[in-house]
Amino acid sequence: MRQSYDLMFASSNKNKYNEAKEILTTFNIALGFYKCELEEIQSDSLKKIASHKSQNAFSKCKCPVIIEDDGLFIDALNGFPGPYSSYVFKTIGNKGILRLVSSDLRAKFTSIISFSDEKNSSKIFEGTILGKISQKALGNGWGYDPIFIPEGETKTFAQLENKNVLSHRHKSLEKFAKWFGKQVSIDR
Ligand code: ITT
Repeated sequence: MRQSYDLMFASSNKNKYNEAKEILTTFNIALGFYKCELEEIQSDSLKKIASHKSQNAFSKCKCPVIIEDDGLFIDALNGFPGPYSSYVFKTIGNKGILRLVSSDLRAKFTSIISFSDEKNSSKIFEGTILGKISQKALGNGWGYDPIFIPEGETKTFAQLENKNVLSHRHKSLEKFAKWFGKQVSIDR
């Protein structure tokens, strides 16, 4: 690992890294990118998937690392796609999701951050934002951003300029940053 980083973010998704980096910079944590495909176990628990993913990431990069596993949970679909969000995005995409929902648009986005290093097999931090699915895709964001409207807003994540201060990712990373800051001061 390059000395200029406090830890790495392992993922195949550069968009997730870019946002995580911007968020952790506000907590004075320098995040490097370890681009790779991670093993994802089949489970209905994001936490179990995330825990396995960060242990797999540590076995590859052999340095302190976080991974993130996200899920979009739609109330009217009993929480679908949830842990299958990545697969569902690749197969039916936002158009497919919009066809599946009609009157009840309530949804939530959850981010699980899992940290692994030589001392911690995996340490989990969770962040959730409530919201709803938009009637149509709006804005040019990545992933589900054009169809997710956070609670209290009228615009989608893709249209909002302050996504990174209110997102599910900000909530999980804020918890991680507070914990990580204490570990660093104990180690010194
Ligand atoms: P890695 O597992 O390699 O990190 P991934 O893109 O497969 O990357 P996830 O399984 O965590 O990541 O994400 C599930 C899906 O949710 C995937 O399609 C993402 O593009 C999407 N997603 C995650 N966070 C998002 C966000 O903030 N805005 C929009 N879409 C998001």
